[in-house]
Amino acid sequence: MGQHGTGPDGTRNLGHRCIALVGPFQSGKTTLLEAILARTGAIQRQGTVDAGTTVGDASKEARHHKMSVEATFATTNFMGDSYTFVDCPGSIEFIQDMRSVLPAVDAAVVVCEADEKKVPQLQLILRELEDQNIPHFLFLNKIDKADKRVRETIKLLQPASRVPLLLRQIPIWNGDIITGFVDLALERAFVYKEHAPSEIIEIKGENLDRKKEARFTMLETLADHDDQLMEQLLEDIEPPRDKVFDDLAKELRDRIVCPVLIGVATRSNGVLRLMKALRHESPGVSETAQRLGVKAGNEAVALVLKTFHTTHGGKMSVARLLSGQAGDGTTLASSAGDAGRVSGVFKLMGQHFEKRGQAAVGEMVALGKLDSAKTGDTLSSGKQTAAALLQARPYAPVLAIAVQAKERKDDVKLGPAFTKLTEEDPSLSVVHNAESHEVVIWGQGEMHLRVAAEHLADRFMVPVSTRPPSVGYRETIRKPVTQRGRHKKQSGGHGQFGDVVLEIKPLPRGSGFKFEDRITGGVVPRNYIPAVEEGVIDALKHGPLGFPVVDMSVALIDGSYHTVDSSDQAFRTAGRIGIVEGLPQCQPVLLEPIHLVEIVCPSDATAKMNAILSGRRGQILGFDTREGWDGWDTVRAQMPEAEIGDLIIEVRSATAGVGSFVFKFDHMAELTGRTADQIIAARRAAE
Ligand SMILES: Nc1nc2c(ncn2[C@@H]2O[C@H](COP(=O)(O)OP(=O)(O)O)[C@@H](O)[C@H]2O)c(=O)[nH]1
Ligand SMILES: [Mg+2]
Repeated sequence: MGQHGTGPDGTRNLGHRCIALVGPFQSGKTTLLEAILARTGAIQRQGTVDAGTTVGDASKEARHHKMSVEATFATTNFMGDSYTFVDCPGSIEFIQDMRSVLPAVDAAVVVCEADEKKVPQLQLILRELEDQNIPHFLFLNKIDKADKRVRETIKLLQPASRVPLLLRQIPIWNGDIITGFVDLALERAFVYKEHAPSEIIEIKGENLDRKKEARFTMLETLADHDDQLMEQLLEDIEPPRDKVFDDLAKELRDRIVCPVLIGVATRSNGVLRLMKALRHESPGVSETAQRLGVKAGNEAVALVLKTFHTTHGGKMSVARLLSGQAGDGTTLASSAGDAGRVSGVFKLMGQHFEKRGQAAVGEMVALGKLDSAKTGDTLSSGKQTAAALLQARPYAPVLAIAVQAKERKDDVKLGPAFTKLTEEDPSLSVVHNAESHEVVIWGQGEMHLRVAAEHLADRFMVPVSTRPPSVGYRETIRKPVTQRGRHKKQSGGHGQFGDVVLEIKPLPRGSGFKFEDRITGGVVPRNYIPAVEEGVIDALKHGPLGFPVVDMSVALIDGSYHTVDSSDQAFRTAGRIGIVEGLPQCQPVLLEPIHLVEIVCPSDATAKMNAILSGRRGQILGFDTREGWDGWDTVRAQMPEAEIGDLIIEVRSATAGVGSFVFKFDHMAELTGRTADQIIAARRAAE
């Protein structure tokens, strides 16, 4: 069987296929996967999301939260070919999994429903597919609940897509209920059967007229990129069925249309037609390899799209073979040059990894124990390492939590656990804050971080406690003072003596700290001056309000010493005393970090964003349409770090989950009044 041969029944034989199931939260992706697996015989009975019996969402966290929190994989066979489906979570917080999976698949099925509120989410997902050049179908699900004509639904959804949505099936209505569909390319009508293949019926009466009209619309859209078809339409010539199917396949693969199929995942209606469309029209691995710039050959080239650290089987790298083959013992090197030997090849079925033989080109499998492989890596068995394929840069993080091992004895396990956590999910990052001694995990939202903490406990055996990270407050002074710092101790024989006079002065915002030596006549000997500076710097770590002191200068202007009792140590102490006694007289004031925040949101939420920003002490700088995003705005503001802490929670809830922001530090600003008093009091209480 060649990669590009023609099968016995005349269909294109493209070998093993990989398909991503994507789409807004709750649109029915996990249910559709279940229906596909049941319909193709991979499982006996179709489970349900509500009963928690599906192959997807099988992880403890997914069951617990009743939503998909990471990609799940399942391989099945259909008409002699294998298909691996990837059920990608729909929530924006877990979108990284989808973004890492997409490069490796041949096509995506976007599961959606006729819900206006979900259009921005749909747009977000379609944008990823468009940007990564992935051919995609739309599966309009839940049409058992449809309350409007499908054409109106298409109109509703069209703004989310940059390419025309091409309706290929229309429902057959019986009163208010949809009982079947007409396939516009096949020109056949079917009645739905629950959990059984639909049955062909004759198209007649009103359905015949609706079919003609809808088919003409479909052909017109196809003809926009096919002059011959356009001519046929203008001359009223009926195009041959094969030509229509060829055009459908070509325009899908050229990504100039997005074909729309309809169905009911819970009853597995429309699922067989979807499978057939995938079989006939989706590209195969050779086209996908070409899209990624991988040359066909005998050398194995595999793209890692997901990493699992399993409790029993160790590390598993889910990979798609874009060329060659890989089996137990195959040595694979990453583009960074780290090589590893495959120890076990596994078939993917939800949470189960089943040992199997060598993987062939096109297959998606888990490869065991590739210690240095990371999500997004391209692995190769060749002498030359493959160039890294395009790697979707993770979204900028929007929320952070500080974590701590619940038990001290687990402290040593935290580091390795973080490594595994961020290897599994590159949209998480871990930052050690040296100043506050906190370990902070940054991520994409509340649920994302909650699940990360759960993974630390369940997968990596480090139960953690979490709390909001501390804000980077500082303090400064508003008044100069000249202060003496004198350290004198007489204890038996050898005493200690250091004496300095410090001129303490405020500096403009952003200047940091400056130390100046203005000693004349050697009243403080040269060799002690660095010690004075050390003592001063040490004292500035903790000012009178409890925070590091910045934007000030200290000049050493006078002092005295003792030939026997003076030492570095004594002058360090003297310097510290000068600061500790001097600063409270300088009108200390709190400084808080202010960031530049840029929120993106659907335009109908812009007014709400303005209100949220003002309510959080934000200074709105302006707003604009979001470049390249129809129907979206960008709002820019300056905002205190303390208020950005949980900003994302409010932004998401005001935008049906799709709003987001990026931020970067701008400046420090004085903070006085009640808010400042509360912060200072809280700091004192914590000490
Ligand atoms: N009425 C109806 N409900 C559906 C259909 N498909 C899925 N659902 C329900 O929609 C909810 C979300 O489905 P799920 O598969 O978890 O969506 P996902 O978040 O996209 O994976 C569940 O309660 C399903 O039972 C459908 O075709 N018709
Ligand atoms: Mg799901």
